[in-house]
Amino acid sequence: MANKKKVCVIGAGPCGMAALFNFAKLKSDNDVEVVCYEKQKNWGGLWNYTWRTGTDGYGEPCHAGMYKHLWSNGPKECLEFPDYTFEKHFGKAIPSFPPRLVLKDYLEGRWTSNVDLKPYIRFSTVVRHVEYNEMDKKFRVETTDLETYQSSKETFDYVIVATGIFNVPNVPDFPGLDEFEGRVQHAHNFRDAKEFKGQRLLIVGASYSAEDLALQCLKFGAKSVVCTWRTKPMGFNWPKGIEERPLVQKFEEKTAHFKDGSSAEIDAVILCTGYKYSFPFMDGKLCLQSSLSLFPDNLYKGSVYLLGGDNKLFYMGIQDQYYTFTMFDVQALWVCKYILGKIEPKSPSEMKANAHKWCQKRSELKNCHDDIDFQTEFIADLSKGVGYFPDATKAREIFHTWEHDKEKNIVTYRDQCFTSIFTGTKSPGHTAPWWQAMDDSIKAFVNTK
Ligand code: FAD
Ligand code: NA7
Repeated sequence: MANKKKVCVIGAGPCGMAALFNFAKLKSDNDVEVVCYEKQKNWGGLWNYTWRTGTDGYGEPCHAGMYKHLWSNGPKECLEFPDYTFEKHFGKAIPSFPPRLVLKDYLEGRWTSNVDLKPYIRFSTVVRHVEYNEMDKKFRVETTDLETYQSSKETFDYVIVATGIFNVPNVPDFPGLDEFEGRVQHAHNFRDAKEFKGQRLLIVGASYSAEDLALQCLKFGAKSVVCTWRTKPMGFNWPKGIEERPLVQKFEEKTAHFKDGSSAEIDAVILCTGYKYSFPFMDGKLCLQSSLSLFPDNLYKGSVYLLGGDNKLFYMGIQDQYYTFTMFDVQALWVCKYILGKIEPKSPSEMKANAHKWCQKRSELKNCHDDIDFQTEFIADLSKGVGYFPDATKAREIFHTWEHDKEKNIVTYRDQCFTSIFTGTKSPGHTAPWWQAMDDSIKAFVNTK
């Protein structure tokens, strides 16, 4: 019998769990042994809400920038698993934009439906270092058990990095911010919008976090919000209380001065300035270098790393995300089948040329609608090889409509109802519009009109 392949998965968030789920379905006990290291006590990645900021209970950097009142910012119909629908999980159709607890519950339902994935995972174990030995063509993975502080080394044939891309904040500085007389924090440390009740906020950034935190804070009682942009404003039809201004230039006591010469008195600053790709545990040339991108360089099929590890190192969930859970799932299926030898291997030059072609396409994207089409094509390309998604174009249409809904009214886009691609059921409306829905428990959300 051929030697068993040993696979290391780093991270038990939605991506790592997708890898474990697909391995559990596909492998036989004789062909592969899979070990997943997860530094938190539980699975779920950044869907694990915690009050903590800075360091976690083990003194390690806090992973998740999840906040208490987060509701999905994309329609659930675009992240629904073909084999495990929301209707199946909740026993009924539910609205299209669920709060975080509903999404986490749904994910956990899939991870426990007819599979037992916990035995694969070594919880509370952080990966400190991964290197590749050119002599025996294997990876050495060094870990620390955070309960006992025991370190160990293990050898693997394959490594899948699934540690997420939104956990190390990008924190720019601005003149006068040190002396600013109010609270300053990055979105990664934002937990509860109620803390800003009655305050005048300045939000730096013009992307998803800026958009959602501005709306949340106003919804929960902030007095006013100024969003300040560097390249271009978000340009939504904002409700009274939110406005946009060109980039803040300096702070003096409680005054923020903007590029257009205007100024505003503010009480607190939230930097919604994005995240940095960070894989400090990856040795030298194994470490993927990229900034946020729909298709980072040097990855065949967006997954196989081409600059080290002899095509046995994979990065998952490394793409900027319109699609999430289904993209991770098809990527996981592809990677599992590749490792199990069920996908025809390509030569290094073919893989390089293919990756280059995608990066070239990526460089031609002009707006969010192009981005959606591009990511749909990426998913369709992976699906083709493994027979996953029956019709990716249906999710694409939902995403285009969602973008138009946001343009029309940024406050009401979450009140729209979409139709499940897999069950054909149109989602019901929530009992209250999102702007007035203050209870984000599962019970309140599932109890529909
Ligand atoms: P993560 O969820 O980040 O999981 C990575 C895992 O790796 C974590 O469990 C972490 O503890 C572990 N890990 C990291 N380093 C190590 C190490 N060295 N050793 C061992 N373990 C390690 N997506 C949506 O679909 N809908 C939304 O509404 C939505 N909202 C979001 C809101 C915020 C604030 C952010 C930041 C992202 C949001 N996303 C949303 C996107 C999110 O990226 C995905 O939903 C998903 O969580 C990504 O899964 P992942 O497994 O790649 O990464
Ligand atoms: P993004 O999407 O990476 O956006 C970061 C924003 O921060 C973007 O508008 C940037 O402006 C802005 N930025 C970055 N650096 C600076 C500086 N130095 N000065 C001013 N503005 C800056 O991150 P998000 O957190 O919004 O979203 C990431 C994920 O988290 C997403 O999936 C969400 O669902 C949650 P730019 O446009 O580049 O000029």
